[in-house]
Amino acid sequence: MSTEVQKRPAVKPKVERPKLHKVILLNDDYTPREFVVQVLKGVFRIGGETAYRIMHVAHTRGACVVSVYPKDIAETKANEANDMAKYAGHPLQFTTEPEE
Ligand code: TYC
Repeated sequence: MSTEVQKRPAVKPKVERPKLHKVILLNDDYTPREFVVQVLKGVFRIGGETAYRIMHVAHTRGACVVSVYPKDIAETKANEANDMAKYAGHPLQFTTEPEE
């Protein structure tokens, strides 16, 4: 009796990891700083000090990466944050883009 050994293919097919997407906070001249911090804490589950720092970077430099997520989660969170701003009557905006 012979045992057949199934050979593995020499080259494993490469499976690309899906790209993560950045959520970016954009500065504007009107949204109150406290509101920005509140949205960061509520939607992105970021602690108070970090939320304040992210808000401040966006305020001084024009934009700041909030976090990275799989595409659908990044888009859902950005939409949720944009909806909160719209509902409150603030021009605050979050965008998403794929990581390099
Ligand atoms: N620039 C706003 C102000 O002076 C505050 C602010 C900070 C708004 C960060 C948006 O992403 C932002 N009231």
